[in-house]
Amino acid sequence: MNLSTALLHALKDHGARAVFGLPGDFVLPFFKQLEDSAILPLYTLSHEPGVGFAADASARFSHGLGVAAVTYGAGALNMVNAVAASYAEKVPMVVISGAPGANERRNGFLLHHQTRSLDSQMAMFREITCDQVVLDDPARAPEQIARVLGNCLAQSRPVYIELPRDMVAAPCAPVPKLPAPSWDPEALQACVTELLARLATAERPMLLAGIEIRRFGIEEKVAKLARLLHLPVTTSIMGRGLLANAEAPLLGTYLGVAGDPQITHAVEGSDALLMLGVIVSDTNFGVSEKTIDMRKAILALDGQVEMGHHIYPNIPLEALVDGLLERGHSIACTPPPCRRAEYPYGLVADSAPLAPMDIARAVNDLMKQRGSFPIVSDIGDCFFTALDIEHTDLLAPGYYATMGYGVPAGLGLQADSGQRPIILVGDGAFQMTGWELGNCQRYGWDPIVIVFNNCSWEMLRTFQPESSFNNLSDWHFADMAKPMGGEGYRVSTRAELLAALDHAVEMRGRFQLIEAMIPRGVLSDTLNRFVAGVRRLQAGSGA
Ligand code: TPP
Repeated sequence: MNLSTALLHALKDHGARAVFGLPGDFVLPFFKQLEDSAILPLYTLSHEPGVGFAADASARFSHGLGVAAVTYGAGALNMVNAVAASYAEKVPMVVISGAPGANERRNGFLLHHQTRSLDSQMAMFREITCDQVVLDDPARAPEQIARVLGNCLAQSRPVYIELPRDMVAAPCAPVPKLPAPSWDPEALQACVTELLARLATAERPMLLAGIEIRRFGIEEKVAKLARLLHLPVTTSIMGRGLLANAEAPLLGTYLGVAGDPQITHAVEGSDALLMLGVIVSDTNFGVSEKTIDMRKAILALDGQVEMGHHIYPNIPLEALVDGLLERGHSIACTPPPCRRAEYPYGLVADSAPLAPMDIARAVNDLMKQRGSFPIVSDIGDCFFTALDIEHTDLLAPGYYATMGYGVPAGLGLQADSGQRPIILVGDGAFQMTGWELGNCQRYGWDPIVIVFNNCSWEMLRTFQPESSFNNLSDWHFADMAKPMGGEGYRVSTRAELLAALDHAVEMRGRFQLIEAMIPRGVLSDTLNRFVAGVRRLQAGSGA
């Protein structure tokens, strides 16, 4: 075994199923090892942001480990935004970067792709990864790789592995798998006792599910807990899509001012809001008209539990849920006066011009007839439209909110899981990374891509309507699909949208691109509510 194969076996043992990459000279020898060993399949894409987003999606979808392999400098630094997104949204992704070898470090020249010093790249990645290592000593490598991968999974954050190119084939022992971090059982029991007591004395307890429950693979357990405690459940915006396949008493998604008023009222009015794995971000909570009283909330996140003024450190989320399942009992609470969220169905096939809600309706109708598809969304009105699609798996950078995620993430999802996604993306975001679709033909991927083409950065226009720089040209994306190995349809009416979607679903083996022409200024209902709510909040705060 050499250092590369030891690393690849370790990645596989820790849950990786694929490597996404783009080579360069500093990483070519590692790519050769990757291809020759066939320990993990390698999928190359066209631009490093796409590589990062695809690896992120493969980890998000199936709570495995995402892996992105790139070259030093120009490659790795091109991926900073994608890795930052994974860091912010707690995605366990391994960045493997090639690097100069020991002799090159000593030769006195500035090396190509170098920025300030040869270690500048590592310093930059230190800010957006939870652990880092340079594998320059094959004797220590097994224990270092084990530590870094262990932290990646335990903290559910990206890590950085730098592999000097002269180390790639160095003999190396296999990588051990470290035991999961331990916790103090007495502290856990004290935490469970206090938490159950708080829920039992509350009048309106409620469970808010966040993305950590997917990252740590405990959706089934959380659903069981909700049933056991008789707690109504909502998800945060970022947690949208969670529990889609679990049997939980799910009311819908908490969207503050932009959402179903009954759900908003129930969450904001809860006197014991149990937040499991919820990132306390502005997208999750900033759109609240009535600030949630965090002193009454219980927050389990980042391996600790906060209740009022008590903090229990070192309580992993799964251990907490297991503890609650062991000792929990039905809590006689008054259920909040709300029904499950309802989604729009029944698109009429007429010649009316398209609106984003028509796309939600068409996808809902499709899923009713054909079963569910995972949805991958970019940032823009397509994301708000996705919130009107029935509860199914949804991947989207809902908090970090980077554009360019949708298409490459959809490819990562299909590569990793074999499932066919529906990708929702605005024309602005498609201009960034839509071209990655050209790689589908090499791998047989066939996502259905719906481009919301309003020839505009429309979300920005909603906040600053007077600016003409938000106007984009009409790129005619559908015409570009064929030379890229796919099929494209440009649709402007509801009847055309339905026909194109029906056709796209039937066609397997090549990507299907539906370019939905939407007039500027026509928004989804959720974005309309969001914008109106934000304006109200700003007016209220005098901003
Ligand atoms: N650059 C990145 C990488 N991410 C961002 N979120 C932004 C810039 C700022 N931004 C947020 S929404 C938006 C921009 C530029 C416009 C999105 O346009 P489009 O994809 O066409 O979707 P639409 O708003 O029209 O629905």
